[in-house]
Amino acid sequence: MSAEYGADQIQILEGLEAVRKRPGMYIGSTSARGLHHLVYEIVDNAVDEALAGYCDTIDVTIHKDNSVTVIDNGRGIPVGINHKAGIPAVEVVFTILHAGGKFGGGGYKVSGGLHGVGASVVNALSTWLEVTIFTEGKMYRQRYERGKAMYKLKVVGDCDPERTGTMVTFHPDPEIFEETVFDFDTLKQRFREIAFLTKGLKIIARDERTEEPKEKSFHYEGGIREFVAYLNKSKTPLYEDILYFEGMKENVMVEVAMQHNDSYTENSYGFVNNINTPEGGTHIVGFRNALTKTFNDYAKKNKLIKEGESLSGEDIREGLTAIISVKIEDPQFEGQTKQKLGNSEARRAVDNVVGDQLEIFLEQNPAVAKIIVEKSLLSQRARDAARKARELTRRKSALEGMSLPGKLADCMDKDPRNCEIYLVEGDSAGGSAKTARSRATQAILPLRGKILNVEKARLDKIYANAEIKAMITAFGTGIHDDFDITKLRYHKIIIMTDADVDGAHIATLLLTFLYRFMPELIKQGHVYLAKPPLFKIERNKKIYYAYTEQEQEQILNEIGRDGNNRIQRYKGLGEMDAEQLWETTMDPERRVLMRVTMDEETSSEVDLTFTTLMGDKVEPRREFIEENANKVIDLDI
Ligand code: TTJ
Repeated sequence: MSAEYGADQIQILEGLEAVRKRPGMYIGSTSARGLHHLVYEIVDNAVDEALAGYCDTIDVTIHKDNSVTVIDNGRGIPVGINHKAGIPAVEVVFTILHAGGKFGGGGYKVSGGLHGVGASVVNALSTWLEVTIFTEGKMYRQRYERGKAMYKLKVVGDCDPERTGTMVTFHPDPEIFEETVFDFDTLKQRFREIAFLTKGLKIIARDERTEEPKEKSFHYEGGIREFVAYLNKSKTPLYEDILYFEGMKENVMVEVAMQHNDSYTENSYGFVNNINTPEGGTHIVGFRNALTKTFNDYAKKNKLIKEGESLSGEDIREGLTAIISVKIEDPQFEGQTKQKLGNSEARRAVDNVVGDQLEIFLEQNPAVAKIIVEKSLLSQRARDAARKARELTRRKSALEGMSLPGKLADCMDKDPRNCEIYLVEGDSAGGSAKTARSRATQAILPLRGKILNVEKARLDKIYANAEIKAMITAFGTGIHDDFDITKLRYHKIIIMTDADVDGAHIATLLLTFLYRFMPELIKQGHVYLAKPPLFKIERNKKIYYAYTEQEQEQILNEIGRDGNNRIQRYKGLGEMDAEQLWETTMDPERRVLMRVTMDEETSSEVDLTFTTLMGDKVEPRREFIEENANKVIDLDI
């Protein structure tokens, strides 16, 4: 270490050592998720510059060696000496823990928020990182290795005096990360979201790892209005307008866009400083309050509802797609996972902005107002019918003592941790599965024919559906407000369908039901897809099973390709006898299971996956399957 490095600097290095010792504390995990957070952290710094009004383009490139370059056209991180630290400001940003958020002061920052940990954390977790600043006709550069500066900030050349901005390239450290390969789709999804939330900002994403480099650009002048249009693209809107409200109250910047479609589920997403808040919080409470109050006032005033009647919030939000985005200087996150916004001024701000502007919109657009109120009334009627049906079943089960569905072949073990339930398509496959199963721990629930598409049915119809009732009672958890995961009777819920298009469709219908009504089961990893074999190869009385085409090739290469092979392509589970079904798909020692996962960070995309696959519009669906062929097959929602 050179003499110029004083006591402060030594402390700084220890700070970054701490990041390398416990990376999980700073970026959540060292899995693929943590890896991708590195990119978001750097990009968020550039987004802050865009929010401040000085940057309109961010360019992100993944290189062949999995290093990533982020370039913005902002003012450039200051290169002058920071007097408190005695080193250039840019060096402070990259070598002092938590320096990022405070830097520059004032304004709204998306970095340093919920995931925001500062650029120094990215630096500490990279084998190397290089920053270049373009300012006043010069290029300044500094390089770091595992967080340590290799030389003092220096001028490395001239640039166009008009050009300003910051360029950062970093290479994630394989000593830290279990996974060091970036997924272009994951990054693109997040960039699309950022671009929707930051109107006017253009984000260009490039992947140089393929022979033909890929490039995708995201740029939405309409901001979150276009986000709502995107989320509704495979649905049928109830009216043309996308309602948009914007304002600033108590230092909270509020932006809301919304539109109803003809579906029966709500599809709203809250964001605080560009970060998704799946747990909700004060901003969502404020939005809901304003919606409920304004619609009820309007409906009463215009005699659209009877004296003494009122619309519930849930009924008004049936089929609603909305984005609620707030920017706030000092967000406070609460709750177990620290994901729920707690600032009370955010509630008041959203409530006021939406309340005032929605009232005006309804007065000026009575036709749209009427459509929404009528939809709410229909929802109310269906909800009443559903509640009556539910109360009836509740009363019945109280009398009879929670009887399990008749078609269920339950297992003997009573410890849910050991138990599995197979949801099997069709009575005949269900029969084989009942014979094949290990009765101690495996339960079988055969489901008949096509499963109800919950995206296209109202609550009353859903609760009346025999298949759905059977699943709810078998799982034991209840649904919606009654949902209680501690009552789950099987820790593995395994969907077993034919390995063909119909089977995939049925699996998707079942997943849609679970996602809409019991999302915790998916979030906590209880849901699986069984993978039946595609081929049976028989050779000299020996049997081999192949689960993919490639596997079949591999087996044939190993055992030899001559007239002694008998190859059967399985078209459905029904073609297997019980013993084969056990060997290939149910025996815990030999079967292949795929756990269904979902990334909460991009839950708006999960929703789009379902509505695209399940909705009525054919075009967007085809497009989706083509773009995401692998994902559809993996069903990794
Ligand atoms: C700070 O206040 C004075 C003017 O410059 C402000 C600033 O730091 N701007 C800024 C930072 N623009 N871009 C960045 C940035 C860009 C990347 C890609 C990475 C990082 C860590 C910062």
